[in-house]
Amino acid sequence: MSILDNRPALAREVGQVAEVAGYLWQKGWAERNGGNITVNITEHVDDAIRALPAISEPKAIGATLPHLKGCYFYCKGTNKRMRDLARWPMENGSVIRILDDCAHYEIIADLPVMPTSELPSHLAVHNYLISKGSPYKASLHTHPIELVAMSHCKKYLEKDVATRLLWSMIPETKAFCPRGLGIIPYQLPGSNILAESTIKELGDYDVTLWEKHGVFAVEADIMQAFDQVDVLNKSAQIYIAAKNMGFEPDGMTDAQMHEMTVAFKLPK
Ligand code: 2HA
Ligand code: ZN
Repeated sequence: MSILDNRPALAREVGQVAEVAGYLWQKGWAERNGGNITVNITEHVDDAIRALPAISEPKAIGATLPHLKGCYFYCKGTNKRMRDLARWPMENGSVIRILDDCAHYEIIADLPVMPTSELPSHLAVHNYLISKGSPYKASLHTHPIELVAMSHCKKYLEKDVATRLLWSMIPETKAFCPRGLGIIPYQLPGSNILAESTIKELGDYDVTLWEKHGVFAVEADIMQAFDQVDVLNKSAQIYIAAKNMGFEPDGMTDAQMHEMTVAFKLPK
């Protein structure tokens, strides 16, 4: 018995997480237990799910997140591998319920798999998204090789320098990532300050680059969050390929960028 049985919409949502987890592994972005995914699945929750008993003790989130009252999340499990989650999503992740005090959660299905070590930052981000009335339900943290490599160089960490460079590598990048790439200076993984600085940048960006660590992206669903990171990292690969051929790529000109921004009705 699984919570996904006879719930096609919920099964599709979790199936999409499994599909993305497979891509993360294939791309080399998810070594060992690297990366994490959470999805707000509250819209798929019915009375039978609400009545499910807890299969764990109540656990402290570490913060009070008032907008998460009554919310349910699918979460990757701590220390679980993306490549395993790709095949067995309900053995390498679990569904949690936020308790009415908005400061504790409990696991309800399918197995008592403890959620990701980054749960406090993921939940703080979901709390922020709901408070803004955002339609975004999915958050993704992963270690894309070329973007992380770029984050080791100070000049790419200046505001919007990497964004402009990546947009100029191929027209689609700005079209599909119109809000660009926010930069978060290095902070300890799992720390509150990392969560807080990420939330601050998510006001202006859908994808943020954690210096010398990875990216954190939010979107309506997990496939779109993956797409945004994939498009940005593809541009980074083109840039690096040109550098490896021994030249600095010209990039699209300002006039070409402007023409495209107008034609695709993108924000400036
Ligand atoms: O969950 O990537 O930053 C493993 C990580 C933490
Ligand atoms: Zn990480």
